Amino acid sequence: MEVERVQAIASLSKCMETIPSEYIRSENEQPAITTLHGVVLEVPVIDLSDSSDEGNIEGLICEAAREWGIFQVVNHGIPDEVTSKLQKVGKEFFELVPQEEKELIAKLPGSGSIEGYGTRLQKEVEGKKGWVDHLFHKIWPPSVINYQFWPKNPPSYREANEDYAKRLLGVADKMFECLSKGLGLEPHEMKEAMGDEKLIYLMKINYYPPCPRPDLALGVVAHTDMSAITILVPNEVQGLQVFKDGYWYDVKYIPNALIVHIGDQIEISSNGKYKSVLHRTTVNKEKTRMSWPVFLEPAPEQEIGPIPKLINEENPPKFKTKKYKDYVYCKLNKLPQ
Ligand SMILES: O=C(O)CCC(=O)C(=O)O
Repeated sequence: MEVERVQAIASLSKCMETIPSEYIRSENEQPAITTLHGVVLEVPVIDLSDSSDEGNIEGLICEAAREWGIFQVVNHGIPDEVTSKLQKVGKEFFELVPQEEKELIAKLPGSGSIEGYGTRLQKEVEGKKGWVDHLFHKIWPPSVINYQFWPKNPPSYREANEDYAKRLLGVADKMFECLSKGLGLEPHEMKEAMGDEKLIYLMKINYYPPCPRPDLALGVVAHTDMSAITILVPNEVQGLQVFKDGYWYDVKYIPNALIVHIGDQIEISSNGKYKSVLHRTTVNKEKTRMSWPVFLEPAPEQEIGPIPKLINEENPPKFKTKKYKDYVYCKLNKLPQ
């Protein structure tokens, strides 16, 4: 079955004023109508370099996770060259590699695997589509990596992704430790609840080509992440929006910052103390937006539920305990959890 790539539709639509109807969102989703304009949301920006003030960093991270479910971190210890290389090789894969070669690592329909190059992920209401192509592949731990889904071109793709993965581990551990301590737990307990070293780091590249009608289309539709935490590198084109207090706001682009999303599994394990964030993406008329989220996901068999120490008579469990794979099945099929 041939899948129509958004990149191909975008290059055909370049000189047009319209887009195919399946990309036109309903009025309650259209960004032109539903965005609070003129306000760029300053989600908390946390400087991780201040080692003299660990307690304060921890406090800021936990407050952001409680109030917003999203924050940006700067001076996170991943050198700019490492993220620039990650971005360069990803951009080259989408823009310089011939389409036939990209299709060689396409997701196989019906395979049940999320990995590979692809276009449409979720079953959307009314058959609507997002203005975005993507590539998914696991980057950590080494035992779960399927290199057949990693581009062979550009040749430095593998090295750039492996370097980034190794650097990301430290940032992820720091996030888990802070979130754990913020609940009065031992530093290791939150990561342990997620399966510890069995956590899977799933890389996604989103490729949002220019769109003639950015007022009508969306890139990624509104959702919360199923993961524990998502750590995202964006390019410089604005596009991420967050839903807060009844409105959609643009999230400010900060060079070299990492954007941290609290996902559903942290909300569940914290028994609702931390919030997973509702977000979506818009697209741009002239420019290509790209982003590199890494979803930190429990292994499929990992059971996740409110951490027992957080539960007592005054705080009964607000969520069921279930295997991650069952949670994913219900969410993707829009079934009650
Ligand atoms: O591109 C972004 O900034 C967000 C992407 C996203 O939410 C997703 O891929 O699930």
